[in-house]
Amino acid sequence: MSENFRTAIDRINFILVAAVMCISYACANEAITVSDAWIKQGHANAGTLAGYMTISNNSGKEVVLREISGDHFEKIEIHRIEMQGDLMKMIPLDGLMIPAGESVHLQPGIIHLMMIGPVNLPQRGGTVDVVLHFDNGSRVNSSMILKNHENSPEHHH
Ligand SMILES: [Cu+2]
Repeated sequence: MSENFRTAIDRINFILVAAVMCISYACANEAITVSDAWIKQGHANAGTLAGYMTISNNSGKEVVLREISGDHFEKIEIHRIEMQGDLMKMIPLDGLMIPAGESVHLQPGIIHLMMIGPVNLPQRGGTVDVVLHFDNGSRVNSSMILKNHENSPEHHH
């Protein structure tokens, strides 16, 4: 067996091992991703703040967001805004379904995170960590940035 041929086989083995690792670990971990996570800053004594994010389900199965937790809030709920006549009501949801291969955008308007009882929040531009818990057992960490508007200068991607 020539030396070159042996090197080529080593390389193929390496690629195969990398591919298997990707299937069992790295790729599976990125089945659900969170982007554009931010909290709309309220006045200093605001008892609740609204949070927004995009949740992408890159897997082939639907997932349901069941719970969000974070050290900086007493409680985080998922709310949907519904008009009842002229009244705007906020309906707490038990879960938020993310269809297979799709993204759900939580943005000012319909669905938002109601972040209740803020504790020791950082200044504008700072971030707070939250954990999203899904019905399939996966947990996804997200860093949410505090800012005034979706398009303010400190908007990060
Ligand atoms: Cu709300």
